[in-house]
Amino acid sequence: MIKIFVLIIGLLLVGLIFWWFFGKHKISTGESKVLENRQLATVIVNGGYNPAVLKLKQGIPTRLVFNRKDASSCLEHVVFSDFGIDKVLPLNKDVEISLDALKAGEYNYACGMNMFHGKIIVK
Ligand SMILES: [Cu+2]
Repeated sequence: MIKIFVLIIGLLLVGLIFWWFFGKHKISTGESKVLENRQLATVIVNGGYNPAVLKLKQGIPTRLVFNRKDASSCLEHVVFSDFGIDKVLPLNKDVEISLDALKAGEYNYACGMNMFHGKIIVK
């Protein structure tokens, strides 16, 4: 009886590992809200960035708001190397990042240790 139990647990673990490495993890995407020639978007930081891919409009001033819900110090900084921005994100506080009118393209950002990644797509 114990053997069957152990076998089932083992199979479940193998299944979980397969799912983790080979399963299709959905990447969250989001868009900015455009109001009168400005746009606003919020990114929630919790075990990564949500939305992980953010779509913005080109050529209008942008306000990004980051709110960190994750206590891990790993996500304490958010770094936009393309713009030379490195911001500290206090827990549960809105941190605003203002960006000038962006050019079309893809911009990556990451945590301070470059472990978690997010992306902005400007069109
Ligand atoms: Cu990190």
